Amino acid sequence: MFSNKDEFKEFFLKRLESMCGKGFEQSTKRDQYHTLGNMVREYISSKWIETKELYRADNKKQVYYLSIEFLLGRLLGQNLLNLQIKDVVEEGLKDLHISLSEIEECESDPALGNGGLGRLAACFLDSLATLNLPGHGYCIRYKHGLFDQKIVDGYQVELPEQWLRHGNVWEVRKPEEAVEISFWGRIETNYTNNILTFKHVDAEKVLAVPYDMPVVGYQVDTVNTLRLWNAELAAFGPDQDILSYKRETEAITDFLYPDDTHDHGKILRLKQQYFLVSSSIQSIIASYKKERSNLRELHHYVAIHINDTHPAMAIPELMRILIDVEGFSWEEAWEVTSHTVSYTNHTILSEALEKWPVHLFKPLLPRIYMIIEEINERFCAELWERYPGEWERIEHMAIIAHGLVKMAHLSIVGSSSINGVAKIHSNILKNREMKSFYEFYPWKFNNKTNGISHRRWLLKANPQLTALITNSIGNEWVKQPEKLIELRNHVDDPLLIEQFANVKRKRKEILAKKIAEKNGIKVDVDSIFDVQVKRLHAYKRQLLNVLHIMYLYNRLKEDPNYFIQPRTFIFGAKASPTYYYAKKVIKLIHSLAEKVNNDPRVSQVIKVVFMENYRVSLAEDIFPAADVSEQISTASKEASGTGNMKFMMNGALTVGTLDGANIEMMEEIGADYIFTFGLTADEVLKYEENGRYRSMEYYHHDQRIRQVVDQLTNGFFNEDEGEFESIADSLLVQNDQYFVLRDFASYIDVQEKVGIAYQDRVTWLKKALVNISHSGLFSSDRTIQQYAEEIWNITPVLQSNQK
Ligand code: CJB
Repeated sequence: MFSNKDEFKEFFLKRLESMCGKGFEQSTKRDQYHTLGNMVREYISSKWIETKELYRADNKKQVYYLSIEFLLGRLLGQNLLNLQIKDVVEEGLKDLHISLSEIEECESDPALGNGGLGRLAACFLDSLATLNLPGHGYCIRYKHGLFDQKIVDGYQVELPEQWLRHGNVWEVRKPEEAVEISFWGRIETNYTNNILTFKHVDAEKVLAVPYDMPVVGYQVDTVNTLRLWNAELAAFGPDQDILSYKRETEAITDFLYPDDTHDHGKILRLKQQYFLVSSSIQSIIASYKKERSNLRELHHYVAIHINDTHPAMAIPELMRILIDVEGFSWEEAWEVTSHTVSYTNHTILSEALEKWPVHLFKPLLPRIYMIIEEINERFCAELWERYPGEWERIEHMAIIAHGLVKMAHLSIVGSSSINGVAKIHSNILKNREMKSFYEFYPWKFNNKTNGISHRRWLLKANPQLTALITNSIGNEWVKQPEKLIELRNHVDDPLLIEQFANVKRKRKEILAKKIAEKNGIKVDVDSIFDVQVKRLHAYKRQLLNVLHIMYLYNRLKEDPNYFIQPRTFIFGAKASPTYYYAKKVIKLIHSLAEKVNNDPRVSQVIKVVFMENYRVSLAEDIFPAADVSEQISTASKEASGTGNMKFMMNGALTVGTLDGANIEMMEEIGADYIFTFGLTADEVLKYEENGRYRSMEYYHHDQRIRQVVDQLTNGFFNEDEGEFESIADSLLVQNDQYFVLRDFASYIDVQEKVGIAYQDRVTWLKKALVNISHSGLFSSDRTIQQYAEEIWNITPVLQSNQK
C-alpha cells in the first residue's frame, strides 16, 4: 500500500479528497484522522483475512473471551505502532505540517468498560494477537460507553459518552452474520417416542448484528477479531406495539452499566448479559459447523472463557443449543459444555457477586431458567451423595436458593477451571469465599496473576522511557518483556540514572502543562508527583489519602518550621452515578484542593489536583509522570489491581498495602523497593470475623485522627453544614468498614519515609529503575501464556514464513 513516506503522502492526499470531498487545505483535523484511520484499516485488512484463513486451515483450538467490558483506549496510535508504520506515517504527516499526536486526539476513547476488569480484557486481546494465539473477544457495541465526567463546583456530573458520534473507522458491520435472540414467552414441552423436546413460543425476538474490529498483534502478521454485538429490530408480532418494541430493543445496547464492583440488579442488565451470551454462542457454533460436523468434539477445538460472572449464562445457553437445537442428551451436552467453559473471578466483595431474583429471571429467560434449575438439581444430588444429611452445606452451595440465582455458583459448577487474579485472591477464594466448592472440586481452582500490555503502557504511553531502556539493554525486551530484568545490571550507571531523571522530568513537564491547561493550577515539577488514579470506591480508600493530606495541612499550619518534601497529590476517579458515598469523596477532594491550593504558605509545598474524566488516554499521560503510586486498598479487598503494575513499569515507587498483586510485586523486587504499611489480609479478615474493631477507640486515642475527622463536620471546609457528615459517619457511626482509621498512623509513618527517601535523589531513581527492571513479570504476555497453556490448551498459529 505504501512503503515509504512519499508513497504515504501521495496515498493520504488522494484518500483525503475521495473520502471527505475536500482539498487538503480545507480539511479539518477530524477529516485527517478519518482518512488516516481508514487507510490503516485497509492496511490491516489483508492480514486480517489471512489470519482467518489460516485459522480455518490450521484446524487448531481457538479461544473466545466473553466479557461485558473491553476498555480498549484509542486505537490509531497503537495500531500504527504494532504494524511498525508509525515512523513512516509520522514523517509523512510532518512534511504536510500535520502533527500525528494532534490527529490522535480526534479519536474518542472507545470506553466500553468501567475499570480494571475491562482494561484487563483489552490487554489480553493485545497479548493474544501478539503471541499469535487464536483468541477473539466478544462484547456489546454500547452506543454510549462509560459516562463522561464533568466536575461542576466540585461535584461529579455525568454526561452521555458519544464515541460513535463521528463513526468508528475500525469496525466492519456484518449483517449477514446476524442472529436472533429470544426473550420472554413460554416453553412448550412435548413428549413423543420417548423424547422430550422444548419449544420457546410467544417470544420477543431481537436481532444481534455483529460489528467486527481488528486486533493487531505487535510485529506479527496475526490480526484477531473483537466482535461487538448491536441490538436491532427483528420480526415482531401483530399484537406488538412497534414503538415500545423499538425502544426496548435499542435499549439493550444503548448504555454500558456504569457500575464497577456494584450491581444494581436491573432487568436491563440481565437482558444485556443474555444478549451477549446468546449471540456469541450462536456465532461460535455457526463458525464451528462451517468446518466440522461433530459437535461432540467442540471442547477439543473451542474454549469459551467467561470474564467474571456477567457472561455466566454461556453455560445454560450452550446446553440449550446442544439439547434443543442439536438433539444432544443432557449428559452429552453437559460433558461438552463443562469442558468448554472456564471462568475468572475478579472480586470477593459480596455486593459484587451477582445474584438474580428468580421472579425477574424466570419470565425473561424461561428456557435458560429451566436449564439452570436442572443443573442445580443434579448438582445438589451429587452433593447429597457426597455429604449425606448436610443440608446446610448443600443449601449454601446450591445455585438457586432463597429465590435467587447465584451466578458465581453456576459458573463454578459449569466450568472446567476457576481462577483468581493474584495469588492472595486465589487463596482467599480457595480457603474462604469458595471454600466448600474448592473442597468439592479442588482440581478446578488455580491462580493467574493479572498483567498489563507493555506495548500500551510503555511503548505507546512512554516512548521516552522506551528509547532509554532500548539504548541501555538493546531491544529484545520489547518482544520478551521478561528481559527487562537486564536493566537491573545497569541501575548503578550514573549516566543511565541521569538520563532516567531527565525522562521523568520531561514527562512531569508534559503532565504539568496539561494540569495548567485543564485545572488552571501551576504545579512544581520538582515536587513529588503522588498519584492515585482508579475508580472511586470505599475499599480503595481514596479517603485515607485525603485524611493524610489534611493532616499535612494541619501540621504546616501549626508549625511554621515543619518541613516536608514538596508534593503534588494527583487524583483521577469516576464514581458510579448512584454511589452516594463515592460522589461525596470526589466533592471532598475538591474542597480540600480549594483549601490547600489557596493557602499562601501551604500551597508552596503541597498542591492537590483532581483530573477530570479519568480514562485510558488520560492515564497514558499520568502513569509516565508519577513518582509515587498509591495502592492503598484495605488488605484482602483489591483482588489484584493492575494500575499498580502500570506505575511500576513507568518507574514510580509504590506506597501500598499487602493486598492483591502488590504482594507479588514486593516478592519480585524485594521489600526495600516498595513502601508497605497497614493491616495484613489475615488481620482484616480476623477483625471481620471477631467483630473486635472499634474505630471510636482510634478516634479518641489519636489526636491527629480526631482533628481531621472533626474537620469533616466543623466548618473547616467552608461548605454547607452537613456536606461531609456522611463521610464522618462512615468512619465513626458505621465503625469504619474499611479500616481507614486503623491504618491511618501506619500510613502517616510510611508517607514520612517516602518524603525522606525522595530527598536522596540518586537512591530514589535507582529504586525506580529496579522497579522497571522487574516489571516484565507483570506483562500480560506472561499471563496469557499461562492461560493458554494451563486453562485453554491453545498454541500459536503461525504463517508459513514465520514457522
Ligand atoms: N474488578 O474492575 C473490576 N470490576 C468488577 O466488577 C470486579 C473486579 C477488578 O478487576 C481487575 C482485573 O482483574 C482487578 O485487578 C481488580 O482488583 C478488580 O477490582
